[in-house]
Amino acid sequence: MDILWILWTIPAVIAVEETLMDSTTATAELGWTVYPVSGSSDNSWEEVSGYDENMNTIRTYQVCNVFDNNQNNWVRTKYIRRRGAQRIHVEMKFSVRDCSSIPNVPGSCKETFNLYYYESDADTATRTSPAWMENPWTKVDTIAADESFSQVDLGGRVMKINTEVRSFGPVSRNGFYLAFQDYGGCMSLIAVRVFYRKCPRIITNGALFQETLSGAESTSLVAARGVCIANAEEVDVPIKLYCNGDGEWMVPIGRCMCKAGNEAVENGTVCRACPSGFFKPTQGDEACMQCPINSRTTSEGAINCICRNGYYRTDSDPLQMPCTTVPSAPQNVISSVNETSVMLEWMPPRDSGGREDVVFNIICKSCGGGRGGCTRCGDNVQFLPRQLGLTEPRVYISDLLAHTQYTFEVQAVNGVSDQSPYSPQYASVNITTNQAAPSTVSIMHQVSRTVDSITLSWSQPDQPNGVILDYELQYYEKDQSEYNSTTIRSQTNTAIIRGLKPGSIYVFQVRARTVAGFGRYSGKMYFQTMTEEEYNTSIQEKLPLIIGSAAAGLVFLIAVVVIIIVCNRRGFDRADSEYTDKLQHYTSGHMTPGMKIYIDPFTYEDPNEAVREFAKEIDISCVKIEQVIGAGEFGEVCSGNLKLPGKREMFVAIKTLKSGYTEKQRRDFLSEASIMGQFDHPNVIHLEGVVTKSSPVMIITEYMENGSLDSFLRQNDGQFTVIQLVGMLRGIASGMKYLADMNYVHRDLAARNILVNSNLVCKVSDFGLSRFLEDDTSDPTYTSALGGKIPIRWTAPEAIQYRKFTSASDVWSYGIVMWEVMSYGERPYWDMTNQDVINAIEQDYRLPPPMDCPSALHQLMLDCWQKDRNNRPKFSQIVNNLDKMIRNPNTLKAMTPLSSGVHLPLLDRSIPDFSSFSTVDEWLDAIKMGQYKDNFASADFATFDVVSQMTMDDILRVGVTLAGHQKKILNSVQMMRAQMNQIQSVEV
Ligand code: ACK
Repeated sequence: MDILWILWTIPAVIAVEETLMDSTTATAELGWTVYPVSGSSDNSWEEVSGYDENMNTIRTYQVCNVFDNNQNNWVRTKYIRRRGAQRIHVEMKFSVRDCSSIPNVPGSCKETFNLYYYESDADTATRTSPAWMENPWTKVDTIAADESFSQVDLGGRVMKINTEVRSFGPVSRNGFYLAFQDYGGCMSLIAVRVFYRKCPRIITNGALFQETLSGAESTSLVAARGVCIANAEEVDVPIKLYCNGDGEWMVPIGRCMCKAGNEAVENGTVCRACPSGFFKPTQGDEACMQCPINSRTTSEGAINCICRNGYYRTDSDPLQMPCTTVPSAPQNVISSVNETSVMLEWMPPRDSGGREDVVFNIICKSCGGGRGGCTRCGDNVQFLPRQLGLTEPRVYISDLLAHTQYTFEVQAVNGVSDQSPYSPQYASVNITTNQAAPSTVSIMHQVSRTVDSITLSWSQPDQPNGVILDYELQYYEKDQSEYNSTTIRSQTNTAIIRGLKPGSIYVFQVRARTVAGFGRYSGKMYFQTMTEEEYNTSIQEKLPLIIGSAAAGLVFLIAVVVIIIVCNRRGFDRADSEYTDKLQHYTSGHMTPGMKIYIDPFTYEDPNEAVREFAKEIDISCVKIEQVIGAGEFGEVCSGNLKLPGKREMFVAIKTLKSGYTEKQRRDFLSEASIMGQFDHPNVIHLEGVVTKSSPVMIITEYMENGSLDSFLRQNDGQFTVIQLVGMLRGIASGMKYLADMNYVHRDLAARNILVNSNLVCKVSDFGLSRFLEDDTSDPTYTSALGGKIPIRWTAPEAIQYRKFTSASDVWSYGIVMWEVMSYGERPYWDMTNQDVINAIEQDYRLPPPMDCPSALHQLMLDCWQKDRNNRPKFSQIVNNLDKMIRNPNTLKAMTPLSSGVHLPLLDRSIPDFSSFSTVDEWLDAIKMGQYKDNFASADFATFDVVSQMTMDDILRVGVTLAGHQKKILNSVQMMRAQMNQIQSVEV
């Protein structure tokens, strides 16, 4: 592994010299040992007093035997203690007489001397020992003078003092002696200082290094570990310095730095806490910084400064930045209204709060309604460029209601607004929109035609801008001038135009009218009346059918109606007289004017046209099928993903049309999309689009995680609260109200056709018509009847008997769905045959309340099952009724007593009669609680006598933990007890 050694600088510090001996400090004789000792004073070194260059008295050794040959004069210091040093330095001050300046001097004259040392653990030297020779002595060096002296002046000799330093090591004994050997020179040893070197205690790079002795060799490096000073932390480890032979620190490695909240002072030797009002956010060499504006510290050593009250910082604001506050309100909002749009412009706030990220939000409140209150505008109001986060001080608001008062609040917000406990400051402006005519009608289509009439229907304008009072239709023959046009008025978005010429093309335009006047005419649309031949052919085609299927009298008449319905469904030509009650509704005039209506795709000459009009074509490359989740009537149902350009990927359900289909099957399959595509309601399954341009043909809808309601409830038996169940029912009723308002009759409302998403939202689905057709024999739920197949158990009697399918018959089916929901997916009328069901209903028997069903809900079911369809509630009333129950849950507390059934033959079936079973196990199976057989047996609840006495505690004790199951068993036990009592009283 690579280690990055970081070298830092170290301040120049003077090496410490520890003196072991200094001849100049001697106050008395040095008393060193001299060899040889005998003879005249000329013979060897002689201790002489003298003066140094500062005229201090010093003790020196001199020798000057230049005229005698073979000189070998030694002087040895006293014993010098080593004191831990490994390398010894000797500084010598001396003067040497220049040989050439001495007259008649022999050639043996020397200008050098030798330095020796001898190690010893104790001061054991004598006059003779160690012997005066190299080995035992160790020679350090021969010392020569840099300058010798030669002149003599009046005052005496001019001394030239040389200073030489030599060192030796390693030394290891307790001490040593030094010796100076003269071999024929004239010199004076003025001062000798013996010392060793140390690297001093030092603080450098944020770390403290203790005093360290230098190594034994001049080149050796002694490593020393540093310790971070107080309030500093290591940055790079290890923290080291090396002490060299000269007592100098070198090669610094690693370092410490002052912690956050502390700064380096006193040349980096101290880390001091930042004083109050200053902060330092990170570890490092930087100095503490002064708190930015609007912030303060609470103590010394701060790593940041906290904002003063009312001032804030965002997560991304640097700590050095001043704390900021919310902006003041925008200024001078001006508005310019244009019909149902308004342009708002304003000046930026006077105080931006110290920030540059001020943006604007628009709050739109509509204050119409005359009751003084204002409500938030709906989603349909458009804001350009957008409603929130406007960077420019203007916005264009459109699609407002005509002639309505609005208040717009222009809020100024910045990056810290959401930290303030107060709502943003705003400036508001009130405006009133102008009256505006409705926008144009964009879609018109032919519902039917005869030789002299055309029935047209059209969509409501996208922006009605008020209540549509009526529509005006203008038309003229294509070949005639526009000036000859005729106009007619219609209160609904349908009109029958009569008195036309056969086989002629007419030009039609329609416009809507509100109190603000007429909107613009739609584009011109062309429709043609039937020719006489076309009309005759259509009548001839129908005659054999009518005659062939008719029996006589009334039966004949009924059959005509039925055949006409079937013909309609199968795409025969359409003349006015062929229209069912659906068409009569269009023109009956009891719709709200301007209300959108459902258009039966089979009223299109070409049903593919309906698909194009109501369903968006999706490119197959946007669809990713993941897995098959079920089987539909026309092919597999899959789940998958849909990624439309510019939209988020979404999970979808995909119905496919299996290969090998006929053109008719394709049309029937896609008719569901043409129907679904006309709806837009949170409780009606939403169509995303269709794939028709590639194979397989697909219908793509939103994905409903919990699948069909009936199986979902069966899987979660007893798991929901009554309020949750009522919530589901309310959703279904709301979806059905929407469909009924659109004049759509579902004909197959049943729990199996409701889908449930992950939020328990129920949506009405299954708008396919094909299962009613005779040629589909696969599903026994749909029983063949004259003129199509019918789901008997869900269908109102008048629809079974004479095909009177209306929203009121959907209400009957809704009552059955209520019963399915409250019984967690039980089959309506259990295992009764269809004929028994028809008979029972005819004799006024109705389904009893499911177990734990509040009486209010059962009463609502009974209302839906009124024989006279006019007495049944409308879906709007059902929604209101359920809303009331949700608001007042107390109304859901009352339960119908089990024994109070008016219609006992049906009631008895809701909880099976125990007496028809021979064992408790069989009875448990019958109440669908078979999973607890073992629990009952091992707790000795094995006979009806014991079971009939069970209490809730007993049920808990046998191990039934789910609340729904506990209730089911308790109710069945109570029923058993009631039935036992009945039997007893009969016996009595
Ligand atoms: O009860 P399920 O799981 O829910 O089984 C049926 C199956 O496909 C055949 O109709 C399921 N299904 C149909 N439409 C959807 C959808 N939009 N989301 C989720 N599942 C669906 C239905």
